[in-house]
Amino acid sequence: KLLVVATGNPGKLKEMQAYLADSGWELALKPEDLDVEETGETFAENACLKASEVAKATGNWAIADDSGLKVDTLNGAPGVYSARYGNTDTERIERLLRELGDQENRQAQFVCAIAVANPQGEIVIQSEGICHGEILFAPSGDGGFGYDPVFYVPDKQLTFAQMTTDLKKSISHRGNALKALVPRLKALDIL
Ligand code: ITT
Repeated sequence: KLLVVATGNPGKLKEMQAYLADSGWELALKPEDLDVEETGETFAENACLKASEVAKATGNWAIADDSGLKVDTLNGAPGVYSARYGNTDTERIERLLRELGDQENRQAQFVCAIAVANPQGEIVIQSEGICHGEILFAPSGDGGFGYDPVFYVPDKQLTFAQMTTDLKKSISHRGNALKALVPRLKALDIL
């Protein structure tokens, strides 16, 4: 039971590996040169595209994550373009803070869509998770990846970047998507 994790993002990979460790599947990395163009308009569409293409190209089961940050006063931007908002995490955060300016309403949510495809490229499981928070005026904390230093969770009074990996895992969009998905992955009878 080999499952290829279809991501090129090391931060995501680390988190996905932690969630999937006791799923009963042996995890494999996607070939580095295998890149799937994200032409979808939704997180779910892009997750399905990535899982399906990587499954077909490798001849194995594959799991993909498409995720991003939706900011209320930016009408949901950067959304599915979160990765394309800049070339580095620093650039992406700078652009986000620039576009928000001194806007008082900083409500945002992280969204994560996960899809699992069989070796034929057919999608057999889909799941989605969200996490509500607020965008800070300046980064704080150095854990995690991506927009974590500016994503503040009022309930915990911490940014994602200030949380332990276990705390982020228990409340994040990715955690919520995988919480629902892992039991279904365990239950898949492929033999
Ligand atoms: P793959 O498609 O190869 O998986 P990617 O980084 O291109 O990697 P996405 O297209 O799904 O992935 O883009 C996700 C973007 O949203 C990326 O810029 C991340 O930094 C950001 N993001 C997603 N989850 C995040 C999290 O838990 N913390 C911080 N930023 C996150």
